[in-house]
Amino acid sequence: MPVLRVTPRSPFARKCLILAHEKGILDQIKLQVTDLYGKNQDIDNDNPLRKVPALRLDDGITLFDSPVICEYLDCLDGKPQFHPQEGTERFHALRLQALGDALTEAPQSHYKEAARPNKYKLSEMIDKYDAAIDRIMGWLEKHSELISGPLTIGGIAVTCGLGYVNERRPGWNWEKDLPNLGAWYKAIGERQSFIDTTKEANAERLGVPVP
Ligand SMILES: N[C@@H](CCC(=O)N[C@@H](CS)C(=O)NCC(=O)O)C(=O)O
Repeated sequence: MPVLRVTPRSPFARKCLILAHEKGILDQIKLQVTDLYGKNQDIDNDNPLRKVPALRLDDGITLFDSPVICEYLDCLDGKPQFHPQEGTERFHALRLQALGDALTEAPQSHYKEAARPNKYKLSEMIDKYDAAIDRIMGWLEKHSELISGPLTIGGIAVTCGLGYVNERRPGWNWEKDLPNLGAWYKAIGERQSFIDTTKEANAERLGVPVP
């Protein structure tokens, strides 16, 4: 059985979990909770990027990073549903995935910069990451026709990005200013794959405290 290295909070691991859930193959993957910063770090054995997610296959080969793992999982049953296989549809989905991943990275980078000691912290960098969040979400609002329609890996990545923005910028009521994106996100939030992969649900599944 393939082993997916995760943390309960990781939005990139969540992409893989949502996709596997949507395809009904979540029970065919073993989840291994991973210590990224503590004493029991062994992620390097599976992923030289020292990041989750990583997927260890039965033959010992590991796959990373999340776009590669998601495409692998989607192709497992020979019926990729979330990665259009050709034409403009494929590149629209992949581009949206790139955007969703960047929307996840920006609050992550903001958080890391803000956590540095005051003498090293650069407010210009914090502003830059905030501006990236605003710019990406503004673009998605303007091009909301690209996220409507059947869910693709692009939509899944955007979902994980928005979820992570909400976690890192609590109380920001962006849905009022970005109504198209807000309505889309609200509908996605009702899918079982989304509900079952929150950090709380993941912590329960993994038997670890909620981070
Ligand atoms: N591009 C990677 C990003 C993965 C990533 O940033 N994972 C985070 C957790 S959400 C991580 O492992 N961070 C550890 C670190 O940066 O030290 C992917 O798509 O899988």
